[in-house]
Amino acid sequence: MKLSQLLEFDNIIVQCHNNPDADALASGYAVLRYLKSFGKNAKFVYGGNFEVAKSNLKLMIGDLGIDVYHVRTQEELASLLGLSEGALPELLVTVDGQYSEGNIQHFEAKEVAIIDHHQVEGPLPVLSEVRSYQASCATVVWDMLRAEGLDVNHDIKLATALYYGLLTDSNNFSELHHPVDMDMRDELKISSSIITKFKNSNISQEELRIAGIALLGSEYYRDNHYAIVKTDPCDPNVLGIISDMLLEVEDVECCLVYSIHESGIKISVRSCVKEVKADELAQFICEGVGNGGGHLIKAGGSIQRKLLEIQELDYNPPCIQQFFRSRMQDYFYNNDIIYAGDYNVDITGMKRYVRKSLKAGYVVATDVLPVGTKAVIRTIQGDVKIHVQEDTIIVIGIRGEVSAISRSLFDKYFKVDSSEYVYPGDYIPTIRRDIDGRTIEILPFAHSCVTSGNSMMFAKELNNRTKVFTKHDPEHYLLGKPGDYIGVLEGDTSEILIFERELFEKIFDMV
Ligand SMILES: [Mn+2]
Repeated sequence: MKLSQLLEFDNIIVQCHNNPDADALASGYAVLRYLKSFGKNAKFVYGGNFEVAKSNLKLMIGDLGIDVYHVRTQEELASLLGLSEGALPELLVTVDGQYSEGNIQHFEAKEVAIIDHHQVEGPLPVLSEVRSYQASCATVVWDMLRAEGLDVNHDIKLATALYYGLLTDSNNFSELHHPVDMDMRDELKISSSIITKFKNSNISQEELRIAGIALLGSEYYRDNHYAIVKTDPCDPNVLGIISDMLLEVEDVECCLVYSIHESGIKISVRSCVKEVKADELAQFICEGVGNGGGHLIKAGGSIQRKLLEIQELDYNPPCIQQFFRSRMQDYFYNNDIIYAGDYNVDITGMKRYVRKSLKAGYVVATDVLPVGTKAVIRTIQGDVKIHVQEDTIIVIGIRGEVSAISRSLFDKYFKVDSSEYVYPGDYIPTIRRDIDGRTIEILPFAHSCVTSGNSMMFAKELNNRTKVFTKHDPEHYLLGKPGDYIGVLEGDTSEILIFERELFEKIFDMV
């Protein structure tokens, strides 16, 4: 959906979920401002029993001038728009939640539209934009505004609101993984003094008490040095604060903190050991029942009640506790860890494979940036740091992944191709200079190449989850799941590699 499709209507209600959080307020505010700038009769509302009470949110509403109304009845809604008795709004747009969901009070309207970043909860209307992969609804709205050619940076209050929405929905940005979320974080021009003020009224006295009680009930698992903590329902930020604190405790290497809500469970995950990446653990915990992600040390996720119930799990605290205990146990007990530095691979049982010749892309780094420049290439698979040298070549792989290698390695594994380069993915990589944050499109500089093939390897399918620390990167592991492949280069069996099954089948042929 495009935002401009909403302009067909007049008398519009923008509604966020009951008990709004900062992301809901920011998203609704941005949509409201958009509609008003086109002269629409629009109002921003939320329902439910409670008026916003948290101090950071009251500050946000006041300091950023967010005109949001707490509405309890259909009559109130109609009179807010100045409609005659019994008349319905032409359009109701829900933000940060979906119409007919439990936590959005039901109001009638002639048409409904949805802008959200949660999991899809049932049939969607024609007018809907739900991007479950985005960390905040603010990001979805920001990107939609951008698609209309609008720049929110003309309005520092709006930019600050969107930034704070993302900040609070991603635990201070620690759970970001999608490049568009990072783009918004980096591109918004905000008031940092206002953000500092909000951040320091983040926890209510009640939440402080919830955190204290939760910590008293901490379960510690000695064998694998992790802790599990359940908290009463609270703002997801409080989960992050508790898990940050737990990680500082001696002998706690990883932790999982969660709170159970009406429609799902929020989790926060931390790890301070290289054998566990927090984002990967969060993904593992949420697999099949929700979504998890983040960074090496900090990550988070959400689990949907519906998906748990499909797996015949009763939605009550003891069952949920058991669910988390067994997921954590599975994670820690069922995996192999290989440190390539001191490991001898047994190639019996492995088959011989040859690399296919495949299309890829490359950019001569000095075509884009001067020698000595440090920069980050933002890709769908994360940010890649580069330091431009005389001979740096940026290679764009078959799935849009990017790496920087030397000219001599490039010549060894690739052949220049004369056809025009076509990028294979949706999110186009950009280069961002460290020095001034300037962004440069990469594609205008890209040329075609093909992998030269004829490199041989021995490989076999994995039966167990396997983490490999390669000899080039002893700090970060590559993860292989059952069904993926582990292999070694013919001629140098200390080069251990892991390939996702799908990728492996694309790039190798059995000999
Ligand atoms: Mn949200």
